[in-house]
Amino acid sequence: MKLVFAIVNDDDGYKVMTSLNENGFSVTKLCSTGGFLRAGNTTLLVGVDEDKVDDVIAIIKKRSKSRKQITNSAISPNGMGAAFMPYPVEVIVGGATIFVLDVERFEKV
Ligand code: 2BA
Repeated sequence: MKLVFAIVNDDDGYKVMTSLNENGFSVTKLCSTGGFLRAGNTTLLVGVDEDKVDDVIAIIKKRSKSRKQITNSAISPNGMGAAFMPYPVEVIVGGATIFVLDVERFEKV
């Protein structure tokens, strides 16, 4: 068995979860926060047999969009690190960041 961790945009979380459920996969949704943007995102956990992992990833891929987001970074105008000014940085977020882990043991009791 495998555990798929998928980090998706909050706006896509519901669609991805619904589509996974409609295709027979059980899902747990966690509210998470990205360390770089410090903005909310959604982490989905899906436990599946190994031969279904690609199906799960295909559904996540189909339902997650990538987006441009602007964040503020900081720069030292004199290059000496003395005074920092925020400046906007554009980053592309997602569609989805996916990790697939081995599950040593799975039980429902
Ligand atoms: P955040 O950490 O908020 O990152 C949002 C986006 O900012 C990233 O999109 C990437 O485009 C950019 N970014 C992140 N760290 C950066 C850095 N040190 N320098 C420049 N740009 C940076 P994604 O790569 O699509 O990641 C979306 C979210 O997925 C991340 O939100 C984070 O919550 C998670 N994530 C991505 N890679 C991860 C990893 N290796 N381990 C754990 N979580 C990860």
